[in-house]
Amino acid sequence: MTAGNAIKPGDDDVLIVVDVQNDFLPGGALAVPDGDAVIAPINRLAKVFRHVVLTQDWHPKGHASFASSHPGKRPFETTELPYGSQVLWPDHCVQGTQGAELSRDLEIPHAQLVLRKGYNAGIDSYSGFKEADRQTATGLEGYLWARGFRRVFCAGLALDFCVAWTALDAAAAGFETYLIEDASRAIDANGSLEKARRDLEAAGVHTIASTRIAGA
Ligand code: VGL
Ligand code: ZN
Repeated sequence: MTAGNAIKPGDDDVLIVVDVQNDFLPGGALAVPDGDAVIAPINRLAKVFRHVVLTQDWHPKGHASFASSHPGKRPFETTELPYGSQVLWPDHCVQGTQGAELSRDLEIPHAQLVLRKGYNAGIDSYSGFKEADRQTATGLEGYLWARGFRRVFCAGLALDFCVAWTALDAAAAGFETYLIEDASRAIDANGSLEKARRDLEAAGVHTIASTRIAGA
């Protein structure tokens, strides 16, 4: 069913599916509550977008965002890194591991790009566009402009971290940006979901239900 003023994805629209990887799904190292609930709506959405990009969190062993790299620290505490405050996580999405693989339940054979991020040992990257130092670019912005896209639709895991940061950076880059809520789930650690909602609203990111997308 489609609510009023449906959005019909066209050639200048791209769906970015964020971090739907085993470690963020039930049983994974950093399982997002109800994370597997995103897969069905994402598969439906992907069928109506001609252009789909996937992101993949992709950390080297001993990454600076892992609590295990900071003696005495535990997951979900924070520490100060050269670029600022960093939430510390359980080891997750280590390059080449099964936990880092994209879910096999995704049905998006036509995805055009898999963008890996978080591969610099000392810098996290929630966003698909810019690392946590807020300076190092992944190249995604240039890619999307070069492809001629105008609107960016984001969904995936986790709503309050990688999906929100990706959407915020898409908006900052000048794309008309949508976050598809029912195709995303949050970690919600220490007020992160409420903060993300505030930031998204302030940035003019449109938060929508997948029922707004024609055919999804
Ligand atoms: C993510 C925490 C650490 C995410 C990635 O995909 O939202 N969250 N790394
Ligand atoms: Zn990560």
